[in-house]
Amino acid sequence: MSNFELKNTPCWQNLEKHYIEEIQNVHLRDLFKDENRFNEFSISDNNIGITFDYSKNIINSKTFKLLMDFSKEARVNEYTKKMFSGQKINWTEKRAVLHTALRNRSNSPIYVDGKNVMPQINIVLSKMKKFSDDLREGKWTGFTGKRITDVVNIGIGGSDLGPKMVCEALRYYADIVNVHFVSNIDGADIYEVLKKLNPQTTLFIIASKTFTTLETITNALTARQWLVDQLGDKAVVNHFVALSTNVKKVKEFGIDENNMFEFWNFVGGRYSLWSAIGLPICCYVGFEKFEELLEGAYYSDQHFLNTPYEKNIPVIMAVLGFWYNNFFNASTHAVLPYSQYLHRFAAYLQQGDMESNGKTINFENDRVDYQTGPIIWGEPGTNGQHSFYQLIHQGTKFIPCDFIGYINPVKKIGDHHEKLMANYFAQTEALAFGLTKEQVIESFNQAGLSKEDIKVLTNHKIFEGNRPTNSILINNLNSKTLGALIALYEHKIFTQGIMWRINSFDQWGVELGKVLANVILPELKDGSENNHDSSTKNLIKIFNSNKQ
Ligand code: G6Q
Repeated sequence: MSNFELKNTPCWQNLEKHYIEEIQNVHLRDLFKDENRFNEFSISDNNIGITFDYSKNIINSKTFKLLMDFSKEARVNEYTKKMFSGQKINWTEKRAVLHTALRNRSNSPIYVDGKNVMPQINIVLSKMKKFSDDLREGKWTGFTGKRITDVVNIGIGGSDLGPKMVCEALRYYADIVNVHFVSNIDGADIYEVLKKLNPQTTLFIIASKTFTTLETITNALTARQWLVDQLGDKAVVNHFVALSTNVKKVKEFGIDENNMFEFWNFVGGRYSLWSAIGLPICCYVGFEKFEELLEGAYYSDQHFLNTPYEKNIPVIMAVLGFWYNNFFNASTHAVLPYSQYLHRFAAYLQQGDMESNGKTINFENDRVDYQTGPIIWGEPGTNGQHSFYQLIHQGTKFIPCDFIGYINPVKKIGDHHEKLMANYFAQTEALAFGLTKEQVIESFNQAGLSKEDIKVLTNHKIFEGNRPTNSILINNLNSKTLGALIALYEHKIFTQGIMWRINSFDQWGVELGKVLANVILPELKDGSENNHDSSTKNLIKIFNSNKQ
């Protein structure tokens, strides 16, 4: 199938026709005249305690059916089975995609190149348990025999965003060990972390799949120097561990192989928090909580694998995103968690989604002629309400949003939670239904405004509404529901990738950046000149002649 044909398939054509003839002028106010709408377009899973309400989307029963038809025609199911069974669906890197094996709690065998990967996964999990238990119990000590109080994870991208987001989300459960994350090659990042720490009680986790990433290796060398300056060379073995696929490079760096936690090429960086990359999570909240995280993700994996599409949460999230992206021309999607603990969730998903589906080349290795992955962004509510929500409510852009909220706070403090959630419910209601001209004038009249003021203000106060939202309402924020939530999004991303016929699992755009900076670095160090355009050349000149 070529690009041309995808847009010309009956399924795509049916959706396009349906959009133009039956949907583009429909308002959610009309759709909600159907009393049964919530029942038809919501799913409650009481086992894990998640309700997914997608009734505030601009769809009707026919839209839903046509979207389901599209996903079936795209053979999402077939590709899902390929992914879970270890087939090399990442064809540009010739790799299997098996983050699901990392949380395969059934332990049923999964084969890559004829070898069951489960035994090695279980060995590393046991090693992570032993290490994090020892560290937290004070059995693993620093070089001078002192207990480790602070863990510094040095990594970037997939080796940073996932564990950092999870540690923030589970912060309430943290007890004896602090974690810090250093990612940026800007020396300010490591400087600000190290200045507060005591080398005798600090452990560094160097997290890098390749162990060649410039940012991570530079920060790791700085950390090592800092430690050696104060405690000497011999202390390195007590204070450095590595998470990587590259034994050779880890050894070259000077980290003992015994202190290395392995993962494998079938784990993509942005899908790696379930692997050894999760070690800082184990240190921070304990291995049991990490296991619960895996269990939650496994629960969503089973849901994704075994639930008919019509009740399949990630598939529905995916088709709705596709609907807006490809028929309403929505170019962004906002993720708005009503939980301060999830304040890094949108940042994490930015990588998860945009690095996966920010692609233009399709299954046939041709350029697509339709839109693929959206721009993902967001901040926790209610902070966002006091900044960018204005644009979502009344701007000219069309922005579908996910609202994520919790029924119970992890810590009840006065009436904070009811106030937070009142905002959560109010926002999706306002976005869907808005305020009509009649409602605005009525409220002005009640407030006794003059005719002149009413004339000036009316249009400004109208909210058109018809802004679509998903509401994800979860009973409690804990490791299990967090794991489930993350995996739902992972599978949404996967489903969309299949529907757009792109490879969600490579990242050539990131690889290019890794190469380019290395070309310019010598020019900044010794003034040597490479060939550049006049802009880059002159900027480098100004930098070199002004640096002190
Ligand atoms: C993720 C990407 C990328 C990667 C970082 C760090 O899917 O591949 O974000 O995680 O570039 O790479 P290393 O872990 O190899 O240092």
